[in-house]
Amino acid sequence: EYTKGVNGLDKVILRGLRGVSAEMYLYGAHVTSWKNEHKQELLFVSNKAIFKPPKPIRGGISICFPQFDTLGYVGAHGYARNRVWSVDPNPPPLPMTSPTNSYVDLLLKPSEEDLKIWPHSYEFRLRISLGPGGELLLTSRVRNIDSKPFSFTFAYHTYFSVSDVSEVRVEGLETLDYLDNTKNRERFTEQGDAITFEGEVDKVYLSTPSKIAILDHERKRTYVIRKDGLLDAVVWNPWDKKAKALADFGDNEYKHMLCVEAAAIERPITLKPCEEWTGRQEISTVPSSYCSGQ
Ligand code: TA6
Repeated sequence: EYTKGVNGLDKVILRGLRGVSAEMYLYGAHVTSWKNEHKQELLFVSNKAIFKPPKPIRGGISICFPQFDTLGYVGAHGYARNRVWSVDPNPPPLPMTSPTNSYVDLLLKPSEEDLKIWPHSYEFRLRISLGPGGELLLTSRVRNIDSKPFSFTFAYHTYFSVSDVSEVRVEGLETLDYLDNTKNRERFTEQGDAITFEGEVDKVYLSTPSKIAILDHERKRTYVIRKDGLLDAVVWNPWDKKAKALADFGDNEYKHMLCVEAAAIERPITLKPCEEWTGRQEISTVPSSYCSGQ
């Protein structure tokens, strides 16, 4: 279903089984909503988000490509999140995709201007689909259509909606090495139990398991993130001070969001001419009691 979103920007709505839905803007191929069968919003989008190019939308799921963060010359998180993508009217059946009810393929190719920013030709196909259990699956395929190899870093910058970040735990990253972005990307090893939050966190966990969980006891909900082709995982919450410095983010909104992002950062993806890379992120929810065995 095609419609107009904030400021008349083009938006696609996917409808899955039992009233599950997802919404995405062609601007940035940016997912801004994912609702469960009770019509509860599962993603966080800031009340102060600016839906106006070239400002990326604050919240939802941003595509960070061809660069994560400021790890290169392209500009923070690359430029894919502030380009208008197109819809493939005849999407090919993609292998490895679980059976889905509802999907859309969004496409991005570099313009002449883009080639000045990052001089490599590619085709980027992002399939967004809702699975039979209401899960949201993002499958990125990047094909090198250039005559030379190129390398890139990548992230699905995903803002989950949580009741209170201080009460939330993340499981699946304990004992792993991470780069701490609040400490000049110095490398540390995570100690102890599940990760909890009592201040700013901006970490890139390296070579993580393919399954990570966010446990939100207050809402009796667990988010499960599954990833494939993306070795790393970013965990981010700006906390109060950084939140105040972000113009498009409410001062207290940090309490109700947590970014956990499937990413390829430490080892960039390299593609030879004609090669293609696939990176998937699947997010789903289960009742907390199911996961924690309570
Ligand atoms: O993914 C974490 C991060 O790279 C943080 O360092 C923080 O800056 C955040 O992304 C948001 O970046 P943005 O450019 O959207 O303000």
